[in-house]
Amino acid sequence: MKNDKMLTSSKSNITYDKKNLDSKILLQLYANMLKPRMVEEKMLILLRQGKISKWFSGIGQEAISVGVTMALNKEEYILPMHRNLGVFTTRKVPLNRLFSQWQGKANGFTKGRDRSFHFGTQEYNIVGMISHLGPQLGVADGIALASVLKHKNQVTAVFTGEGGTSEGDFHEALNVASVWHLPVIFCIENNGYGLSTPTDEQYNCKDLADRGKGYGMESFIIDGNNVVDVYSKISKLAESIRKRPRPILVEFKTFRMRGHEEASGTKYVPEQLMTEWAKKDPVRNFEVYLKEQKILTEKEDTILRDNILNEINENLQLAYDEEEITPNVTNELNDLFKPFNYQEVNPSSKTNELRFIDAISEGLKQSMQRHKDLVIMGQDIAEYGGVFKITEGFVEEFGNDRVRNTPICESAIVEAGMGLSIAGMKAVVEMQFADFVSSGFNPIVNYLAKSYYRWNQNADVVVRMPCGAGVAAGPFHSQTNEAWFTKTPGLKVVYPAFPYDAKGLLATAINDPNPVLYFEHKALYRSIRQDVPKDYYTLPFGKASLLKEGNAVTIITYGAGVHWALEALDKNPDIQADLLDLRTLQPLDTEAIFNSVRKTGKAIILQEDSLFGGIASDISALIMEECFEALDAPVKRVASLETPIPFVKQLEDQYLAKGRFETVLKELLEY
Ligand SMILES: Cc1ncc(C[n+]2csc(CCOP(=O)(O)OP(=O)(O)O)c2C)c(N)n1
Ligand SMILES: [Mg+2]
Repeated sequence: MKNDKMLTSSKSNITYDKKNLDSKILLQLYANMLKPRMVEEKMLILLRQGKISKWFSGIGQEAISVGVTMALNKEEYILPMHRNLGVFTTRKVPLNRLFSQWQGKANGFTKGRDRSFHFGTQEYNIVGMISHLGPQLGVADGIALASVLKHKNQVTAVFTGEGGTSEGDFHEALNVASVWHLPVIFCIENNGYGLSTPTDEQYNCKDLADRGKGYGMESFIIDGNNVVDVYSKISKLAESIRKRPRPILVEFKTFRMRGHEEASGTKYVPEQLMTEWAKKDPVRNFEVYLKEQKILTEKEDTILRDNILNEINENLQLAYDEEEITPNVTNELNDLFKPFNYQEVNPSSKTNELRFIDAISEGLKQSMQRHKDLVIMGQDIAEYGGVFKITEGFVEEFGNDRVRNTPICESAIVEAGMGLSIAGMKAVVEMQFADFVSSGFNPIVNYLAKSYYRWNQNADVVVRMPCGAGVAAGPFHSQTNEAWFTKTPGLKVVYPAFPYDAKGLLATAINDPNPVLYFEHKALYRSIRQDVPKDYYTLPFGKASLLKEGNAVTIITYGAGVHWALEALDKNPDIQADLLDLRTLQPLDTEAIFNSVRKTGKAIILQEDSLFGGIASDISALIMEECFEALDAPVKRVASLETPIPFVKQLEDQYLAKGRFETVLKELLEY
């Protein structure tokens, strides 16, 4: 390599202070840096031959991956980025599996479903990045939280580039870690560029380590090219954090010696910078130092290199010999969700009349009693009991460890939920209002939804969504945004309309190891009452309930729509309708829909959200495709206006589908 050759003198350009580190450790540090360097050199050749798709080089940054990984115990989680091959090789992930991963083969970690370093492995306690960079910082918080709650005295290390520190996730994750005293080492690899953007266009403080102060966090600057410094300083910090949990911010100064990825080149990087940093090559300098100190002989070095080269070639051959993946639709669909063996727990005969809100609260409380590893997180949910008082009294029963007030940072909290799940716990995240989920949207649709499909890691997270209009609360406290999620494969969406369903479906949502969006309509909270079994019980997903039976028309709806439809039918007792309450939208009970429509020949779908792109459209399409011959009229959709939800009552009434439903229903009956 050009940069490898730059250091020709027999004197190291980096000053190492090995203190009391013995030769064995020093040699291990060296061998562990040499391996990713040599793997990369091979990858660059393969890239040129078109044998791998993309390569993000960590050449010149190996000391950071290796030093940090060696400083941690192997049970401690590391969350690396795209330039941290050294984390994987130091944890001894078999090279053939890495090669298979990069070639998109089945023996990789994602069965050809994601590329490069976008994977994790529980076997090696590594949690890889998603492309969006920042989200894993909050995931590290969740893993660290689990280690605190389980008294494990473990550290979690998470990486970001300096570019990634500009993302909101970075700020949210550091803040949460600091407020919650989580044992996370936040490692910034400041390599001078984020793609083509130099640091002075990325941030406007002297050192990124300075940011630590603002979060009330100790921070350090470490020479990222000096492996002895990285290893000994991180070892010391990790030891201290294990004893006294707290986050630490470390800025590693280093340099990206190659392009952002190989295809993008380095034309925008001044040549002089390249030359200067080449002199500080972490591998070559350490080699020279070890030889200078007589810790490593030329012969030993040659043997080491030969061994690594053989290992690379043998493992590469294994990966080449592996067959290409044969696409199979069933395999793909089967890997969307972690298998969930639904356990029916029957309701007891003793009941209480409960409001919708009380049923949710009781269901949540009983799940907290059953699942000792369940943690609830949300704004103002602890002593204050949440803005709707659903968690009132929970702190007294379950304590602040499990009922956690959060700062206002939806992304980091969803990410922390993911982290808890990675560490084997369960999480319920309360959105204060469903509208605010947009601030936590990215981790839900990109992390939680895709994780099991990508690398078999489920997201055992329920997001509670107090939603809906009819309470004159305006555009940002009234939305019912289920359509954002029903269209994202990998998420389950639950939307009860009655206290009985709300309680039983929440229990199932929490039992299910997959991510569930649980919508609870605010207008129903205090207006709908029902006899609800006192004890814990579950209800299955994917089963609509047939609330009324009739031969003239099928009404399909959910949430507040169910009550609007009931009202219309009460007013018009002569209308003979099947009324289907969907209860869950993902999975969707298509059987119940088709059976009813085949009987009645007419279908009307009522949806509170505005029309375009909502689930009513998909249900309509499904009916057309599956029941066309049974239809006596076009399928009708009734939804709210194609505008945001207005505040003032008369405007809100005009906006809502409720006011139009009865008319359209009658028109359909007369068709
Ligand atoms: C949310 C998001 N925006 C943009 C990108 C495109 N992108 C990928 S890596 C990268 C640069 C990252 O820079 P830095 O964090 O400094 O890491 P480095 O590549 O230097 O290691 C960019 C812009 C992305 N992956 N995700
Ligand atoms: Mg960078």
